[in-house]
Amino acid sequence: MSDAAHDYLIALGSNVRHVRHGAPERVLSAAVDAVAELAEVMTLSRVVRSRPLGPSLREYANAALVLRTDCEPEDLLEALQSIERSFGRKRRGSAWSARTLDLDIVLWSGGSWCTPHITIPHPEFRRRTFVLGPAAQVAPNWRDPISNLTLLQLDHRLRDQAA
Ligand code: A4P
Ligand code: MG
Repeated sequence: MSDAAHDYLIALGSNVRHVRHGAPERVLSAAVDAVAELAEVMTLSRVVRSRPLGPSLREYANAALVLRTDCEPEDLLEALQSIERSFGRKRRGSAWSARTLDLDIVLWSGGSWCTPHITIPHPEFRRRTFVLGPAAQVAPNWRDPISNLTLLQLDHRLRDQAA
């Protein structure tokens, strides 16, 4: 591992079939293969099915992974967006619309990072069971730099609130 290596927690989501890969679960599995071509995938969660948050009616498949790379956040985001495009994702239409593949950067080992194009930690992740569940599987002890809670603690807290 080089001195400049960074770890990133990535959330994956899909709620549209892909013409070649098939159902959302298969889209996520193909997306992991694509990510593995640009970075070292350290850990990968199971896929969870979740009801859509927002206007889309289709159920989602969600997962999380930790990757290691020398890329800085902007470069990684560009690479992830290029993978999204290669899966047919178009950035037209409303926010939160149905999508073949969504790859969001949730956390990175560099702490907080905020530019016009990217905010890390992802602003919404603490409120989303479909992000925190898989995230707590792959990196239970990773601490959110804002709340100072681990992913496991955040996941438990959210589940307690929902109960
Ligand atoms: N951006 C800023 N910060 C980040 C970051 N940390 N990671 C910018 C990735 N991107 C980041 O994203 C819009 C812009 O956010 C990007 O151009 C980037 O510069 P987008 O993916 O093009 O658009 P979006 O879909 O409107 O936003 P986003 O944030 O991906 O949507 P959400 O909030 O993730 O919501 N329900 C279930 N059950 N499961 C889901 O996975 N996902 C969504 C999408 C809605 N409902 C869902 C799910
Ligand atoms: Mg996104």
